[in-house]
Amino acid sequence: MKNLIIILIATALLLAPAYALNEMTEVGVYTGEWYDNYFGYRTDMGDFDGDLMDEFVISAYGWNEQHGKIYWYEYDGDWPTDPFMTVQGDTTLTEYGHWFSNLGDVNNDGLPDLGVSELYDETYHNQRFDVYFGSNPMDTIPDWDMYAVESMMFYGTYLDSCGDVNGDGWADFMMKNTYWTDIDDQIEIYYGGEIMDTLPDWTRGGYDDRLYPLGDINNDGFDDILTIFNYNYARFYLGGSPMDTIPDFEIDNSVAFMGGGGRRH
Ligand SMILES: [Ca+2]
Ligand SMILES: [Ca+2]
Ligand SMILES: [Ca+2]
Ligand SMILES: [Ca+2]
Repeated sequence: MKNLIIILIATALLLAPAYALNEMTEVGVYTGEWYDNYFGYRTDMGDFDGDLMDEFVISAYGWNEQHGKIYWYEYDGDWPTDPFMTVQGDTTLTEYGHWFSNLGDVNNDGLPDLGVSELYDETYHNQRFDVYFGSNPMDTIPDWDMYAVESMMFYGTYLDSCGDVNGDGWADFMMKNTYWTDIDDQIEIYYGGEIMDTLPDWTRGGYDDRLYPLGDINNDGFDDILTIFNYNYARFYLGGSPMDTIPDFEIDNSVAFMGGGGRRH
């Protein structure tokens, strides 16, 4: 059974000798409901209710024959032992919450929003992607959703905020999808906005494994992203309006890129 250990990093500045010591303290242990739930496969956090303390979210995509389930925990000064709310997939094998992410504030109301995808559907076109807008209190009803198109094999195998890549003041998000009919996987960016639509605003084919927000690395007012192929080939895309699909620079055969840039929430 996979345990998820939440750790708190406390930094103590030592005056003599003149170096800093990072002390890591275990503050809680969180355990899935059953051994094959894959509890903790994905985690994320954010202050979704605006009380200045982050909630943290843990998914278990294997829960109940791959229905999938996500658990929301509210930190209120103490580390909680039980979730304050859970959301689960509708049917078997959908793997709801296989990947989810704090998308940043896609509806520009001051609170971050959480996106959750159903990875798989036996009909290959009916997977749903939900967005829960931050609110106080939070509730379990998705506020915006879209559905996969025909021939979708895996919906949202990777998903993250990408900051504001088109510089319009609304946070945008990116996801990776796998289609039966395409040679390449697709990386798609959806622009946030007052009225969000379900058509991708930026698409690029490729088998890049990981997508990372970088913030605005060239300080031009548009946030930028990094994609990584096979853990050792990095492509950097600078944001813009419009944002083109040609990498602005690439690093090949480098040391393994397992990290990424800072989160843009
Ligand atoms: Ca909060
Ligand atoms: Ca929001
Ligand atoms: Ca934007
Ligand atoms: Ca930029």
